[in-house]
Amino acid sequence: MKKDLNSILKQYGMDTEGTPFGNGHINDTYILPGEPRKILQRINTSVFRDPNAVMENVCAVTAYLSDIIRKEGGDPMRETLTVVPTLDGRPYCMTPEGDVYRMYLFIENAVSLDRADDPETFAMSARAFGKFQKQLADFPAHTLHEVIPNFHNTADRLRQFREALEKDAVGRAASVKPEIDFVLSHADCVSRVVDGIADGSIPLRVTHNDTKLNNVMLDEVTHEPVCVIDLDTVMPGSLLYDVGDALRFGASTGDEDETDLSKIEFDLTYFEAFIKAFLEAVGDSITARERELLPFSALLLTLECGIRFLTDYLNGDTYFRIHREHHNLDRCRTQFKLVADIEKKLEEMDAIVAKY
Ligand code: ADP
Ligand code: GN1
Ligand code: MG
Repeated sequence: MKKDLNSILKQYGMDTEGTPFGNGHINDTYILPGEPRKILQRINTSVFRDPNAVMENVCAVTAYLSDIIRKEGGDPMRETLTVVPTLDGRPYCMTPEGDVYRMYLFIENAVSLDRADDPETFAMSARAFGKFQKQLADFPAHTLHEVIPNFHNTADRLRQFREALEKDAVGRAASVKPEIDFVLSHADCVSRVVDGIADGSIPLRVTHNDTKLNNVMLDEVTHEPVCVIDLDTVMPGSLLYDVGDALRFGASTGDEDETDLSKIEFDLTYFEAFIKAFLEAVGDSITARERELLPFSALLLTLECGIRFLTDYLNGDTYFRIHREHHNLDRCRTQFKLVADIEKKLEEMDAIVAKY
């Protein structure tokens, strides 16, 4: 791996060593020393089949955001990702084996959190993602590649799950009967948002689509939002995807892979803090139907993510990076525990949304 990095770094005119960094499930991330420091990432090409399309999206979006940030008097080098080009001016490079790497400036004096210690900190991520969506409201959506088709099409995720179950490639299906039943008993709600997009009752917007708390950098002292990162999945989508996915991760009382399920609940204080801050950040652009579906979005995206973890478990852990044998199953179980808890709290969540 080190030898590999050396040949990559040569293409950037750099001679240094990378240290593995961060807790992402998809790409291999390294931090590089220097002034300024850099982030080097191997793009996971089994997830992102067309890395050139990914980088075209990332370059277009970051250039657009830079412009807006500059006009607003901000610092584009800190408030959005900056792609560092190779010596010959390309936004990414390749190894002879076909691995694809790209480099970003490291966002200094900022933290990426796996857990918000208080609702106020979680609300900062809502401000960041809300502002991000607002800044991209007029971005020409048709110019973006759909880098992972049907990424948040929950109905299609259910189809992929059924396929994995049918194949049972590694013989795990018999051991996860309760989880399989949980999915099948929730099959009726998976189409609600995709159907709404198809019939025009839910607007298609340019969305981030991977709004985990650790995909936003917060000021290390004040926790004010600094920069939204992990832009690989920026694509046309629904505002509900960004809200639901952020809530699934950030409003849980436990880690995504917690094995003690008694620690996992959906925290309404965090929900309220997020909703209030997100609605303030997006302003009037949200439609009545989107507002109405905010509580449901948390349920849907949590269910979807649980289905994805379970599908990957059935497939033999080929998609998400795992650190222990049943990691994807543990992750799936926290998601389903959250779904069950959200179901009980939907009315209270409606009442909270009505307050803002
Ligand atoms: P993945 O798709 O694997 O989640 P990310 O782009 O989210 O990859 O990067 C993984 C982690 O690396 C992030 O959660 C964050 O902690 C860190 N990171 C990524 N880019 C930067 C950056 N430009 N500055 C500082 N930290 C970064
Ligand atoms: C992945 O890349 P990362 O770790 O930020 C995944 C998300 C999931 C998330 C679950 C491209 O996010 O969709 O919600 O794991 N990203 C991709 O933690 O599949
Ligand atoms: Mg990430």
